[in-house]
Amino acid sequence: MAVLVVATGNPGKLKEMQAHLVGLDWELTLKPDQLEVEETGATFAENACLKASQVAQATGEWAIADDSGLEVMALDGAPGVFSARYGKTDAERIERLLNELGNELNRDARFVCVIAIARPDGTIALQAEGTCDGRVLHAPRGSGGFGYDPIFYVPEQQRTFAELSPDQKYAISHRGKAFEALLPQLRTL
Ligand code: ITT
Repeated sequence: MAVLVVATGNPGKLKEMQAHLVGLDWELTLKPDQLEVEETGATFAENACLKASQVAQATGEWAIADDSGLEVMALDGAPGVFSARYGKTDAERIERLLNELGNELNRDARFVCVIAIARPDGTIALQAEGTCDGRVLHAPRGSGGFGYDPIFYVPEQQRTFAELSPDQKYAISHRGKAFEALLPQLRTL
């Protein structure tokens, strides 16, 4: 069974990635803690490929990386690729975003996720993207998930991501959709 290194340092994301990869013919291992990749790309796709490629080369194994974030329309797509760098903690990031949005009426937003898989030599074997549309609430709601989940409201569900069960979130999230597109290809590798 080939090894697949999950190239993330974000525990919330890791949990979701592992759940999506259950039952596949890959032995999942974690990225070594000290191995950090600088996200110098301008797009989610560039950063996902950078992370997968550098972790694959450093470990000599196949690697999978996720680059994701929240794009808020009234903020011209911010925080976007800077979602993780918007503050030091999830609470600070949420507070900053709510402050910047203020009483803006247009609260439309979308989560974007790009997943990339690199071969042991660092070349990219697969890439897939998923998005999920929603709205930014004025205050957090719910305690599940991670990151911006408590302020991301999905009208079809009448709930925030943080109010959904893990299975409900996987079924509709940006990450769930990216994995849905990726898994058939991953099975053929
Ligand atoms: P790695 O690069 O180590 O994977 P990271 O947290 O730095 O971890 P990103 O650069 O891809 O990852 O930043 C993604 C940020 O976007 C993440 O820190 C969250 O704040 C947010 N985010 C992504 N997916 C999310 C989700 O499903 N729910 C809530 N917030 C999410």
